[in-house]
Amino acid sequence: MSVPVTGRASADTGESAWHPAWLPPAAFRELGSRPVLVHGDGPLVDTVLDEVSRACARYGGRLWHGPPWQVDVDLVLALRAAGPVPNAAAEAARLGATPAVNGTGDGSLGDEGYLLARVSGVTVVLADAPGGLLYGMFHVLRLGAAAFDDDLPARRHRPALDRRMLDHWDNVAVHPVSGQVERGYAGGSLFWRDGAARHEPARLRDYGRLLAACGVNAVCVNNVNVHDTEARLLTDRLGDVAEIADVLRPYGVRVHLSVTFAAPVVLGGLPTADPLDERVRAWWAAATRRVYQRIGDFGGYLVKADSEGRPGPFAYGRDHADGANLLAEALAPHGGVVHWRAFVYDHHQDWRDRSTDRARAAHDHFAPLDGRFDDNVILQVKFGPIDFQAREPVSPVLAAMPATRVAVELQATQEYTGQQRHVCYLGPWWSEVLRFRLRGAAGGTIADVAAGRAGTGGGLVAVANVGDDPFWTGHPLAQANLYAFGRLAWDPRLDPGAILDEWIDLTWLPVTTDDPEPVRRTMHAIMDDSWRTYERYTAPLGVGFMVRPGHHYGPDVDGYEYTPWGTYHFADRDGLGVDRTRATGTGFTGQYPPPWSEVYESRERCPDELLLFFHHVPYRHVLHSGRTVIQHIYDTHFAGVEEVAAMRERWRLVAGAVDPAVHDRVAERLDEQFRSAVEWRDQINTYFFRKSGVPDAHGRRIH
Ligand code: GCV
Repeated sequence: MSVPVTGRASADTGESAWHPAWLPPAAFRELGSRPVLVHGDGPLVDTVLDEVSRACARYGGRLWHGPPWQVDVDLVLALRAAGPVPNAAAEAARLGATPAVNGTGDGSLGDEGYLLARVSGVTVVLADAPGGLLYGMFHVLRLGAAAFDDDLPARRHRPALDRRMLDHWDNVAVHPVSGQVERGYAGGSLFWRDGAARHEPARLRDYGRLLAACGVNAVCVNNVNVHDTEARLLTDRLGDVAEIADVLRPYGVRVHLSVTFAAPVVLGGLPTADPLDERVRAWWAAATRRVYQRIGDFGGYLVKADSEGRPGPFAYGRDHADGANLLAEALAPHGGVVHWRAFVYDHHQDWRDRSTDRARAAHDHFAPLDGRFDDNVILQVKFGPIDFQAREPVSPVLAAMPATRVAVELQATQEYTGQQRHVCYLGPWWSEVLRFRLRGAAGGTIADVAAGRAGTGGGLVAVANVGDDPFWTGHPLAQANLYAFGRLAWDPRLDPGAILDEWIDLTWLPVTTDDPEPVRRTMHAIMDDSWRTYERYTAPLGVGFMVRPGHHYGPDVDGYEYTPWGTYHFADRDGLGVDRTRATGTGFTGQYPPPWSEVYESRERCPDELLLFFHHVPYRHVLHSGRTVIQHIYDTHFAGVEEVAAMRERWRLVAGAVDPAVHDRVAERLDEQFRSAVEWRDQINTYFFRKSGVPDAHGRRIH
């Protein structure tokens, strides 16, 4: 039967109030202009059918779903178990009779994997589960015309990480300090507005498509800081969560919920939330049962406990294994998991006390607990020991928990990387983190930790950077971070530069010419190194946190220096940096396994970019680069501003070649980035010139 076409006005007509991001209608041109066979049934197959039928309606192709069918289709998307397909080449592939297909290992595809080939003029996507078909279809879109050119050798594609999740720091009620979205730079929340659910399924559905198209399969719908209104999402406001789950489910995205550890008290009226109290356990079991009655495929809970004022097990003299296992026990009968955050530190530190070190906190708390967490606890660890800075070492906790499922947490929302007013493509930074080997060359990577053994790992999580902004991310180019997160979570070995090009090609089709090359080249040149540019004009050599307190935008070298937050640079007239050595400092280097415990301990061996994170050094200390620390500060800050100026020039050159609304938005943000970079340069250079008294070797103007 050929399937009747159903359309959704928003994405089909391009008339929606929001940008299509990486799924503009034109991305479907190649697929939609051909005869296509979709073979199989199930809810996610329905999604594939819907996508293909709308594409065919737009571009003149034809969709077949079951017999009688056309034999000469160009594309077959089939569940292997759905039975024979008409096209001989596709059928041979389905039966594994194609030699190339036979060469693809054990052949198992799992719930999300697929096999993609082009044999004898037909492109074939085979999967064992509907999710695989959906991801396979998006792969065909990424390939564009190349999906239908020459033969493609059969390749099995399975995600390296089973869990690929976005955490929204969205509040239901507008919080007096953090607003609708904590650390949100993309307008309001997609889910909530002014204390209530938005009930806007069209936008949410498009969000689900975007997520599936880059590989994300889970979202947590509310902020880890759970306030009064948000606490009730677990109970009387559960219907709102169920509604979101219903909209995202067709794109293979499961919903999770942040809960407060104090829920038995604030919602249940119990006198305690003690994890070992029977009444508390019974309360969580009953509340969780009700969640699963409403949302059968609910993912689980996310908890921030004993952190920045949130309640937690410490109040009852219990540890974090007791706390996490309490929720794990409630979720286990339903197949749910608890993501338990390791972001636990003292935010009432005495800045005078140089022995207390915030960087040590997560390891101090959690390393002794390895082996005590239930199987469905995932310890969610920020990638670095402090807090999502533009440069930090990788957290030693990631090497300390071999008997625990661990998720690595990244921050797509650009709290410390320009707040979506600055271009800062984070793919290269995340890739560096994921490829890092905590035990040296012979050991596994951070991605391996997230993958766990045989897929049991906690996966990769990012704090989301989207909102109700028409471009989804405030800065249109920040979409690339969301896209890159999904793609790296699917395959951490992907090259971030190639991901960037993929995103550009899928998203920014030129408006006045058929030649995509100038726009592609310009965007690539602006974005590819933009994280390093950002690093150059902000806090130097890994020292971090020279931002304005509270909102964290713009420079303020001493903004946090005499505060309780544990984020100091210790600059004086002789030098700067934090001594975290075992020999003379806080001993943080001892939390790393070799070789890094030795490399970071040594001033001589420590990589330049992390020197000030680990050592307090004189301004005239000579880096591996051959420059002194102070000259490095001056040089990088001048260079960073020049690079932003060049970005701005490049963007001017593509005026007219991209949608004017996009061009204006990016141009306006680049102006602000330039202004801000100049401010950073001048404050940092002036501060260190005045502290050190060392002039710039090149005699440039410092104030
Ligand atoms: C959601 C930092 C941010 C907070 C955030 C916290 C966290 O401290 O500034 O806004 O709270 O990290 O990750 O829990």
